Amino acid sequence: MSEPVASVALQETAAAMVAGHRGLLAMDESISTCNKRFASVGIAQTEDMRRAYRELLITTPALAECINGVILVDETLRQMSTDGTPLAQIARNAGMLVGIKVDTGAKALAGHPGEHVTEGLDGLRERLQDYFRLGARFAKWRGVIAPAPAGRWPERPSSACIEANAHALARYAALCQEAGLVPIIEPEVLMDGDHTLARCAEVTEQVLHSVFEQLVCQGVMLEAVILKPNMVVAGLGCADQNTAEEVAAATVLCLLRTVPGAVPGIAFLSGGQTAVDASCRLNAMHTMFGPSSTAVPSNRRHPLPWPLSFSFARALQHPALDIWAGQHAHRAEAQSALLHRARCNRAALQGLWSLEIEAR
Ligand code: 5MM
Repeated sequence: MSEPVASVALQETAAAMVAGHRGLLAMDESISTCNKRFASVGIAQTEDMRRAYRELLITTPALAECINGVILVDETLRQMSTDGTPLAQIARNAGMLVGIKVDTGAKALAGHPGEHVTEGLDGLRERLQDYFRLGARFAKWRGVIAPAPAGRWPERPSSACIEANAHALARYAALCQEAGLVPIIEPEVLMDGDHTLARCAEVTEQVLHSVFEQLVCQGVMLEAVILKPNMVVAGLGCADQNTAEEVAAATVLCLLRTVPGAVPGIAFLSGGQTAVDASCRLNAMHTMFGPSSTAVPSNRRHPLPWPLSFSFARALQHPALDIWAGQHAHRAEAQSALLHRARCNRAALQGLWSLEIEAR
């Protein structure tokens, strides 16, 4: 029996999002986050500056060599470039898919101080239909999980927080597929804190188990989702930091234990890592576990069932934002910085990244 046309289209979109050793550019900062980033480099926090910045990113020459799709926010999806072309149209004309962040943010979880649950399900069905009409073909929802070291009281994350976020992600995903959009499932275990890499691995594994259980429970087609997880890393405040190889090994093991092979792709968030660390760790995953790896003994090597890619925001954008600083005259240089980061990450997806490439 042949598959319904809608399922085939969703699967094709999902495959296209991670194809060709390319990744996604997350430029879906909410207005408040974007303003915060602008404030940190002295840029005026206005709608027109956000529009100008997003236009700069989307019109970067040759970006589509490395980027399959861009994740926008509602404001950007409705904005026009200086010459009156919709920004989303510019992305599509350049060969990039358009995605849209549809959650309305992480809100305090009642009864669990310090923990959050992401909201945005009310009215989502109608919003998704509108986004599809505006040309979006995938969507994104981020759940936020804050880990504390094992043994600290109260236990963080709580099972209430993990389950509430996993449930919301699954309901969002089912609505996306119904509307013809591929859902990016982003359960982020934060890097803030002093937890170890082992603790991050434990929590990430717990979170991903819960997410996939909920996806199955809500009848989500796993062949048409993209997972956007954190890499398994020690908290930024942990005295014991790890090598790129240790991060790569822990991350891949965690994913092998939790993510079904039916999932067409995994695209990491950068989460506050430096741009170079994010590329270096992504590269290590490919040199250690990619098809031509010799680092892992053949009897212990798992062929990865899904492509590993990137869906970075800060690790792609930050050098460009710093250079641009709101100055039209810095536009071309900022675009070169963005393209450079995109190329470094594309090299990482082939295990070809090096400090030499980084320095070019
Ligand atoms: C974790 O944040 C996502 C990936 O960005 P990084 O690579 O910088 O970690 C990012 O897409 C995030 O979800 C958006 O910037 C939206 O964030 P807010 O908090 O503004 O909704």
